[in-house]
Amino acid sequence: MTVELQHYLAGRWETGDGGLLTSTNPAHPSETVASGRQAGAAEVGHAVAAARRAARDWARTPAHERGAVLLAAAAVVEANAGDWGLELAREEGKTAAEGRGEVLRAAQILRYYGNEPDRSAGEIFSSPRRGEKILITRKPLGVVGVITPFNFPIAIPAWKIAPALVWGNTVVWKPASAVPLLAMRLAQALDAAGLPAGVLNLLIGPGPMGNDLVSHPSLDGLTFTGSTGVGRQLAGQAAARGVPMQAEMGGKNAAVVLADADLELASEQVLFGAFRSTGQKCTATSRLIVAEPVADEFLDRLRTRLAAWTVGDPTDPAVQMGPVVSEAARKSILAGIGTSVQQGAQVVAGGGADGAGGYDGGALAEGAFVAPTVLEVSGAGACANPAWREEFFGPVLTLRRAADAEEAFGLANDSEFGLSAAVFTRDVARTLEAIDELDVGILHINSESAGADPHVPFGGAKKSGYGPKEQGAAAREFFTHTTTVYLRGGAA
Ligand code: UN1
Repeated sequence: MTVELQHYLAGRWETGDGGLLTSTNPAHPSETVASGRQAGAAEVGHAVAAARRAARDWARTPAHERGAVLLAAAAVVEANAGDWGLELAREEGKTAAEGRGEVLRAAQILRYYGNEPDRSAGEIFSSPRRGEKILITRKPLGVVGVITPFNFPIAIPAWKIAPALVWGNTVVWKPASAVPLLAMRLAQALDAAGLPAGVLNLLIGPGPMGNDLVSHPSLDGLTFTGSTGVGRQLAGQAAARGVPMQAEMGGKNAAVVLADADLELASEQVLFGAFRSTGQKCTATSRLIVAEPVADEFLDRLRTRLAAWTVGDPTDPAVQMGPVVSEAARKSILAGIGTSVQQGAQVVAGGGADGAGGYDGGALAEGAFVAPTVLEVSGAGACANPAWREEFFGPVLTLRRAADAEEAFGLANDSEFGLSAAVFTRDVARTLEAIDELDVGILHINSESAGADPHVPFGGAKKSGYGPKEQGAAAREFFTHTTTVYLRGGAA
């Protein structure tokens, strides 16, 4: 069944006045999931104006009332987890189980921020002067632009929109055009929960609409998750206009398996980190560094686990890995594998029917399927190989062998990105070294490189992030500004 695509503007569901947009099922590209007219250029202005009109009342609404809307929306999202999880699988390509998990995660995030008003809203300092206190209060930025990627079509929007709203901002949201249905679902939940008109505006439109949004003179902040190229471009525009921006961009996350690691655990977690959601997470494991003495045994275990995985239609409960999001993504990932192999990478596991990530013939040839693939790079060209350097954003894991922990940590840091890493070891001294040495925003010891809880900061080091981090108390830093109040009694 095809859903009619609609925009949520000033509290109303409307048809856009731009060109036709269709989202399709990447497992069966002839199947349409949602279809309708995109937002036109003028609608960005309408949405920002609606958000501006709603801003003052919303900022004055007691925080607990704002939170109550998020809590009510969490209940709606949770009640629909099964259906929306299935829609997510059809629109994005992750398995229905992962889709349902993501929808439940969105509910958990809405609930976390729904309870934010019960947490501290500022600070109080002593004053060096008699009869005075110094307070730091928090105020919303105003109208915030939210630009979200295809790969977590409901959880990432929830973790940006929920803190924006609870801290009293109003929002204009542009989701990735590959996943408009899931965006509509989140907006429907907030609408059903009683969000006042104009507080959230959803515009489904093409990429360049993000530029229109950031260059709108009335925008007070922008939060973005997506590719490094787009993020840097938007950051340039935001900086030129003095608009605060928060950007979560690429990753080339390493899993380091040291010689003393529990290889059973490590091989399971590396499999999950690299191939769940078809590797389409900015936190996915895409580099694997294994201590030489255990490398062959580790690879054997990984191959055995991979062999037990079924690739196919993500709505089939027997399937562990679905397609990538689109044919264009499939082509680009296969081209990346091809160039890497030409430059000396070896296919050591997986690789599909043609040994290089593709599927020849059969049901899988019809959809945007890429086989889970493990490449190995070694020798002089290893550091320059695209499979080692570039984010493919698909199910491709690149192995290097390291003599010892020191070399392994050095290799893990050999990237312009620094989002997350995983280290597998039972040695406390090595763990402490990893915590000190690895240049990443998120470090997992003995668990996969992906995954994030809503109450702690999320974001990367180096080129992975720009501006304040997301989630937990870090979200408050971005979505508010402070007023420092020198407070004295009125008497002389
Ligand atoms: C996760 O690791 O579960 O775009 C979340 C991304 C990240 C979110 C990762 N911003 O993949």
